[in-house]
Amino acid sequence: MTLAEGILAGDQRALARLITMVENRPQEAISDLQALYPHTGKALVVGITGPPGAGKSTLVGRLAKKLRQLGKTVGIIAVDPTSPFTGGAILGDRIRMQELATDPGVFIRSMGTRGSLGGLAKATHNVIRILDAAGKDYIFVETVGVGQSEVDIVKTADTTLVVLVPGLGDDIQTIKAGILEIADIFVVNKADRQGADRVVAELEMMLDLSNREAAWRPPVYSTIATTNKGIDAVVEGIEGHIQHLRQNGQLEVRRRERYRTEIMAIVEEEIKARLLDLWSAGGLEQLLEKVAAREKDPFAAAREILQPITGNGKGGTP
Ligand SMILES: Nc1nc2c(ncn2[C@@H]2O[C@H](COP(=O)(O)OP(=O)(O)OP(=O)(O)O)[C@@H](O)[C@H]2O)c(=O)[nH]1
Ligand SMILES: [Mg+2]
Repeated sequence: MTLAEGILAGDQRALARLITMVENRPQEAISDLQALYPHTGKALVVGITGPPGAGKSTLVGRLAKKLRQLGKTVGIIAVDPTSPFTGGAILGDRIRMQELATDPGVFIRSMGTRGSLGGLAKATHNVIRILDAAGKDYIFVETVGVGQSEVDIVKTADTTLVVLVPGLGDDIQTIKAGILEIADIFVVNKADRQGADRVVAELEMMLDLSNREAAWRPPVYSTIATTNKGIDAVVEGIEGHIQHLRQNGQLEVRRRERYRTEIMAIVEEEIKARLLDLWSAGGLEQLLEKVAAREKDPFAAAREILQPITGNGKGGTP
């Protein structure tokens, strides 16, 4: 039985093994990912991002628990671009949700960088696919921070929650413009701390002033994740946003945009790999000689290499 078949049959070990393969030897995972693809597209992907220690994991644990009560299955991926660690155990501790770890309806996994950040984003994307094929209704992707790499990871989500807390110093000023743009929902966690109301008010004011897509104004919720306060409203907010995306066709539009990005990335990667093969196999030495001897210019040489793709040797459409 292949790993893909095992996963479709509900085998948790096959699931864990394919995820590990995606992280460590992605090339070997391709055929299983291909076999799983027709079974994907049903899960709703929720991205959670925000500053370190904001309570993202605690919040995800609470949201997952609520969704389990509603009969939904949940996958949780915690991505930490600053950590080389990967696996289940670390997150098991960090997520502070021991009951969830033993619930077969919940699959928890943490991922570190290992190689490049780009590699991490891609691996995360493929892990989402695997959990989707495995039948998880909701998949949460937690990322630390507010940088570009997190934004890239979060872009794979249907709905993005940005978690903030009181006492971030300059509060709202610390939110980068990119984060404001990607937020579909704001959660001000640690509402038991002083200043939470002010963060909510500042966010609302910022939303009043912003000229983002008028069709959806990100709601702002305040929560105390540690005591489960405000969690139900956030779950409703997530469902509300998904419903909004469905109603105006945006869910499909967003996903198509992602397929496009993904296909382009794969093409780029394959071309690069083949080109490197060509160079190292010595297949381009003659061309190189001609360029060196001024018999051919680099543009013409590049077009010649690309000819099998472009067809006419002049670039543009075949
Ligand atoms: N007072 C208070 N503490 C909270 C709340 N939510 C979480 N915490 C605490 O904040 C700390 C960090 O919580 P995590 O859930 O690990 O936060 P995180 O954002 O996932 O942290 P990183 O993944 O390390 O960035 C823990 O000690 C939590 O118990 C809250 O609503 N109020
Ligand atoms: Mg965390």
